[in-house]
Amino acid sequence: MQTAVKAIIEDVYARNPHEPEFLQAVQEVAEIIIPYMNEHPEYLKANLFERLVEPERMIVFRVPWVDDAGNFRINRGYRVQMNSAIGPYKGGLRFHPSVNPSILKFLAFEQVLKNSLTMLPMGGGKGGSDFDPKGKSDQEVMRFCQSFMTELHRHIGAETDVPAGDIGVGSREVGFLFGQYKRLANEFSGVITGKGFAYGGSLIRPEATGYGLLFFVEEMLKEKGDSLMGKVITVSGSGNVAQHAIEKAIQMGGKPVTASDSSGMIYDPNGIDLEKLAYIKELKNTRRGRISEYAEKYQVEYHPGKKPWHIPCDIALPCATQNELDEEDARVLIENGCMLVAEGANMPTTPEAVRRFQNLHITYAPGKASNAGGVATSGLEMTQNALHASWTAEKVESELKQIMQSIHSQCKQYGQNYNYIDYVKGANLAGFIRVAEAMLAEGHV
Ligand code: NDP
Ligand code: 2IT
Repeated sequence: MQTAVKAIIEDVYARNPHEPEFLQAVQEVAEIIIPYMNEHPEYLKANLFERLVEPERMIVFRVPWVDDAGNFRINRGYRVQMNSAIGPYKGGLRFHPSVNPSILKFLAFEQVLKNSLTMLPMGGGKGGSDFDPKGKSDQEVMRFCQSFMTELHRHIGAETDVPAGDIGVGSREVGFLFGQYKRLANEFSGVITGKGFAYGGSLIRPEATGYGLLFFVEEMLKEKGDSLMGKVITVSGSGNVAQHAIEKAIQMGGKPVTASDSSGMIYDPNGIDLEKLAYIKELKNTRRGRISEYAEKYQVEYHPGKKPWHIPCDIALPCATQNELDEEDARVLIENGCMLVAEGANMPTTPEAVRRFQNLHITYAPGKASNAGGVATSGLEMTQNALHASWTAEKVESELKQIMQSIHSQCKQYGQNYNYIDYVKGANLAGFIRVAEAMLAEGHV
């Protein structure tokens, strides 16, 4: 069995050199899926794994734009259309200087299995650019988004490929991207999700990833006969996912004590309450400032260059970026009594850290399960757009909660071990099987 995993993985390594994030994501999935495939010869015969790791299509393009000083600028744009077996490609766009094919392929690959777990008809994709929105004026961001969409528009569509936000792409960017698509295609459609409510967006989509994460954590705790009440929670990041994870954690009786950005972290031992969260939202979404300002305003500790994992907590929620929680962080978290880790970000925990959590049976959920609420609600936005309807916040939130509960049940069904749930195994197997069945049925495409 191990030989088969090794051979297939070696081939993926050989075909994708210099793509460490993509190989990291594939390795984790391969260790679960290939032994399962060995018991299902029809999957092996169809070379399903080899097909799963090969994007159906990758688009790379030049994005020319002009900055406020009149300089000609060039960035690189991408869309990875990974797998359309169960629906149109679906996944976010990331604008960050680190964006490259490895990062987008890892994200697109994770997206395929995540979208499958939602049980909604969405394939997997991801895109973005090495453009850095930080420090750019609104006009510069608009010109960039218009240029980016001028090329991307010919590759996407409400029934073809439906982008959304991710790091560096929030409501401002989605608005500009949608506006340009509409103009080029002469069509008002659900081509992108995360839209403003005024022009076809779904209520609760902005909140959905963070809220969904907490609904998932609630299920994980229920499984242990426990609840969020009184739990001390460390959160990394201070963007879309972190803000709404903090919000729902407070609503459920938890006590979030940290937030961070790429410059450092704040520690508020009294807990971030709704009023302080409103300050973070204004700071990050409107003024686009640094989290250090929170420490000045509320007279709490600021640790430049640090992540929150040295702060004692019951629950850790990494909500910033990939590989932000390493083995040493895991060791310190465990030493300080952390009992549960759930990923709001995509692949924030390094494989060594995951192993450490799993060896000690620290309850750990991978992002493809615990952060699927965002894309699930994007799916609900697509449904509302197709119906030309707009659902209430209560309806969307209740659907989101049910989807997170269903994802938890699937993890349990496929990951239940003697006395604990292996969420990595459960999420990967459940996500894979649906895609695999569709790929088999659709033939060798
Ligand atoms: P935002 O851009 O809104 O926020 C990102 C946050 O993470 C910021 O606080 C940012 O700090 C920090 N961050 C980004 N890159 C780094 C880095 N290299 N090192 C340290 N901190 C960093 O993005 P989101 O909140 O939307 O996304 C956060 C994570 O959640 C990502 O992994 C994304 O893929 C994942 N995700 C997002 C979903 C969504 O619906 N938005 C859905 C599912 C997963 P700074 O401002 O200093 O850069
Ligand atoms: O990683 C993710 O799931 C997202 N960034 C959300 C994708 C989406 O299409 O809503």
